[in-house]
Amino acid sequence: MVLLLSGAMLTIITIQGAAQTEKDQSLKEPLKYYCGKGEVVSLDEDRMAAAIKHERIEGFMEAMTMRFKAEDSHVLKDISPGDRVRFTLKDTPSRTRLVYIERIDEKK
Ligand SMILES: [Cu+2]
Repeated sequence: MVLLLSGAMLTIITIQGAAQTEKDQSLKEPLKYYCGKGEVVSLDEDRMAAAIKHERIEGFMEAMTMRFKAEDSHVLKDISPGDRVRFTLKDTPSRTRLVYIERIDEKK
């Protein structure tokens, strides 16, 4: 009887787990990636964000200087203020994150 009950509990937990996954997937936000170019103005001390003077980003925003948060601590590790860069943004309705950035040598 104890074993039977345990089995029933396990089944319930498993079903709830599946329902939770489906719910999470239905909450997934639309995702877009944008590429831009610009110059790094400054970096946060923890390298989790950078202010970038960026050119117009087609379909996303006009030229401006703004701060972008990094997706994780690796993204900005090889970048310095003053670097001319090319970067990729991951954008959802709730957040925009730098997912890739590299230094480029071309002149403006
Ligand atoms: Cu901007």
